[in-house]
Amino acid sequence: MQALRGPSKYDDEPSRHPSLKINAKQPFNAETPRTILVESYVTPVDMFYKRNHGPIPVLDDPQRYRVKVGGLVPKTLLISMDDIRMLPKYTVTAILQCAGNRRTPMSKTKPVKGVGWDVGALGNAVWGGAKLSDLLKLADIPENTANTEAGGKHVEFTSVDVCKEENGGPYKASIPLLHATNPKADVLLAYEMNGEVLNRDHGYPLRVVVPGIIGARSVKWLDRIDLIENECQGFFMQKDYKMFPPTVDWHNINWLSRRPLMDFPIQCVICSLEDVCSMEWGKKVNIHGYALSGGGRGIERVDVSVDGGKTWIEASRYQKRGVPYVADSEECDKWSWVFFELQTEIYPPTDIIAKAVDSAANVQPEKVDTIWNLRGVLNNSWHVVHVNSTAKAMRSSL
Ligand SMILES: Nc1nc2c(c(=O)[nH]1)N[C@H]1C(S)=C(S)[C@@H](COP(=O)(O)O)O[C@H]1N2
Ligand SMILES: [Mo]
Repeated sequence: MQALRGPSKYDDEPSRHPSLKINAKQPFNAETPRTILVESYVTPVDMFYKRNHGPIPVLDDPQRYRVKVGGLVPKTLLISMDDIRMLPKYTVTAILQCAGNRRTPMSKTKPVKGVGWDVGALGNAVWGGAKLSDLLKLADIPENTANTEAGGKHVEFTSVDVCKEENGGPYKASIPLLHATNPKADVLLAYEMNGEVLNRDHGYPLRVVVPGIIGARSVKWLDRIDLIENECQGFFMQKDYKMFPPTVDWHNINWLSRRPLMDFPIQCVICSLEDVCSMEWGKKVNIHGYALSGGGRGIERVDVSVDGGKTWIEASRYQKRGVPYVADSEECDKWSWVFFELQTEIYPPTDIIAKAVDSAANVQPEKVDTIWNLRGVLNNSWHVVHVNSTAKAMRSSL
């Protein structure tokens, strides 16, 4: 069978919601405005951020669509959508978050290379599909396998899209085999998003969803799954999506010195306010935002300060309104975000700050400059909102 290939031009792009904030047109990259993020626990598909590295493939003949499972597998497979649907179906509520979320604020310290993103390069969706661990069983790889007899240690996902970073080749990424074959890791081959057929922007007909790990590993428009010895050598694993210390810049970078990013770190963002705003003295405001951590770790606490960090108040947390949230309990969605909320009076000029703690006691760094990196990834510094006095407030304080 001939390898499937996506288009190399942008003349057959799907239509998109006009409220998305477009950061790049070709390839199409757009994020959810911050106030919309906290309107619903499950992000509507049309408002979900879209992150692409090439034109959107057209795979409009699901009857002919096949995924090849090969490489260092005991048994190779050619899988149709019907075969995928025959496997037990799971629905997993999980966040996808781009490692570049909050890149634009990081670039204010010092320029970084990459598409600019504010705080909306993430979303929470109910993904429906088969577990990768079940599919790999069909290839004679049992659950919780670290390596196959032939030496396979990583599972590589290859797409059909055309990316300039890959010199016109497809997007690809890999995860360790042990992660892929762990049924508890919930790695999905998803064909549904929020109960609907996955749409083209999000990977129709089939994508990978790796919960708790940066979005870059959740490959869309899947073409092949290969067992390989070393991690994927593609651009997005080796020359991108790695984190370097602030001392490394383009003149002294050694890409080989770092491993590809996987889990995303503890993160929280205030969504109900812009980063700079004006308020009247003593105004009561709702401080409402999201918190999340990687690797399935829950949110232990969200601290909010309305006096620039002198004192802190613990915000309330919830996933479903009215249901108390307990980090890492059976009742919570372990791969999803947690909303936090606090109503309090604000006395400008001041800074409102939010910072979260996850269930492994990981905390966010205070200053963005201490984690600045040349690609602008994983900005999880304290989220600060600067509040100025309104003209009215200024007058009354004279
Ligand atoms: N085939 C393919 N898969 C891909 C990408 C891509 O460009 N091509 N982008 C990745 C990145 S960097 C992210 S953050 C997520 C975004 O998924 P979404 O567009 O469904 O939100 O998809 C990942 N999977
Ligand atoms: Mo991403």
